[in-house]
Amino acid sequence: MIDRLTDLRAGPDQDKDSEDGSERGVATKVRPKTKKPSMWRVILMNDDYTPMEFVTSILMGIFKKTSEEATAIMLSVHQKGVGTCGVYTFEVAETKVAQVMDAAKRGQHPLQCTLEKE
Ligand code: TYC
Repeated sequence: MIDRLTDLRAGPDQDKDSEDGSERGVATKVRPKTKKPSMWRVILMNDDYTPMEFVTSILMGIFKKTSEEATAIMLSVHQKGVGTCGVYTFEVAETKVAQVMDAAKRGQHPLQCTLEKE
């Protein structure tokens, strides 16, 4: 779909070609219609067994949080049961969830992580 930008022409017939084929008037720009991608929240769940240090290392390594941010998110999840690691486009969010689940599996921790549409 093509969408014409605000028409900047001064008046009627300004963009019409002359009989001799020459062109007059102000060119109007066209832009392809784009859509904002829907965003997805990556959620971390609390459990009784995953070590706190493992969770903070996940938040730093996969979600690029600082040590302070990672500790705050981890403690919030620990206290409230769930928490947000970040909000991303679908492919990025899906990849991060897979990375968390893979790391948890490798470390033999029951840590759970899911996606939620914003
Ligand atoms: N509750 C865990 C403990 O006490 C720590 C923990 C925090 C686990 C956050 C998972 O998403 C989590 N060791």
